[in-house]
Amino acid sequence: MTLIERVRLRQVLDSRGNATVEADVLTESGGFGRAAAPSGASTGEYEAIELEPGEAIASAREHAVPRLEGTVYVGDQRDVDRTLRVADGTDDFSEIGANSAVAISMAAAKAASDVLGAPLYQHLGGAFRGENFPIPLGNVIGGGEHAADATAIQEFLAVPVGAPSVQDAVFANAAVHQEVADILDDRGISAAKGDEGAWAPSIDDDEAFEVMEEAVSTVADEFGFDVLFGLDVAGAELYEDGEYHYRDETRSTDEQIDYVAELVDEYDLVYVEDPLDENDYDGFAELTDRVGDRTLICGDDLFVTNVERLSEGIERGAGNSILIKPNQIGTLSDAFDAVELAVENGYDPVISHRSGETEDTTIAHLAVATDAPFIKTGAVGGERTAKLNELIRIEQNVTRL
Ligand code: 2PG
Ligand code: MG
Repeated sequence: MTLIERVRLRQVLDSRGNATVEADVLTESGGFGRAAAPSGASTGEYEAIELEPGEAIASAREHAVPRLEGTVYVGDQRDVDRTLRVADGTDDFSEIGANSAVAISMAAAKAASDVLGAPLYQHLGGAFRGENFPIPLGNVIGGGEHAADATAIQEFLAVPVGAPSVQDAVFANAAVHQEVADILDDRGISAAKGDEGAWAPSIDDDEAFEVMEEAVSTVADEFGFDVLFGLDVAGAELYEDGEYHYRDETRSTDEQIDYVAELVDEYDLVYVEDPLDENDYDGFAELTDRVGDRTLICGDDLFVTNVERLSEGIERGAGNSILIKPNQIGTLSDAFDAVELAVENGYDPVISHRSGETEDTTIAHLAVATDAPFIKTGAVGGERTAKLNELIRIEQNVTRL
């Protein structure tokens, strides 16, 4: 393998129009990789620290870049990521910023795949990776922190469980997105789009459930395979002073658990992310006990892609699925470790985008490399379709159709 020769960092725009960190990694043999950090709006309390991009870049240039250039072999991803951790010197990347760290980590992986002449999913997954493809969870109605004056629940996600291919699944989700627009139009409801391209109408959650139920069943009939749906409740954003605050009502923790359990059965939900607050392992455990045999209870803000928090969840029976966001923890190696621990313990990993994104496609490769059963990366919009279209290309590459 070849040494990292140069690391360049710059500020570029993300999909919200904010600045984010982009990294280029160049190798001695002429290899090249480029990646950009995404950014959350409903960020978890326990995530690695995202610094203001200018500050993150200055600090990474001072502490991390000199340790990488001319010293670290680009294909040795563990060494790249260990070097980033040592250079940072904290456990939450608060010195160089998780945004600088993740951009460099992903850019190095891409530079290695360039040197190897192998696609990124193959470099990351190795010769014996599985050959399954993730089912995309497509955000089609949303509110919460992603849009003002819309649903309280952050995301209503189409899940094309019966799709025979990634390509069919991606098109089905886009069709659900369109169908939702048609149903809203029929009801005389106007809607703009939220941060992830989902419709953000000014309706309450009950009405969103009705619209979703109709939209997925219409698209299922049209496409000839099952399309169900799920949620990201983003419970931590609703939780304040011991209660969950919806538009016109509040729920205690027990009521919240009953409410979500009833929704799972009423709407045949296949996926529920963050149904409860990010500190409520017990609540997660109780809900998992009640409905975990028929749906995924996924921890995003609860686990923050962190193996210590996931270990605690495993011990306590909290959830049966984990959201994997590389920027929540700062490096690809850490994200891989979280996937591995999850799978060993029967938790389904769901590889995920952030609400603030770029054209970067690393998560599409990460999902295929880790054989993850699901990927959450929106339904429409350039920074979302960048990942979805990359998945379609990877599928064609692997299946040789
Ligand atoms: C989430 C994400 C992505 P954000 O809560 O799962 O959908 O949102 O990036 O704002 O944390
Ligand atoms: Mg979430």
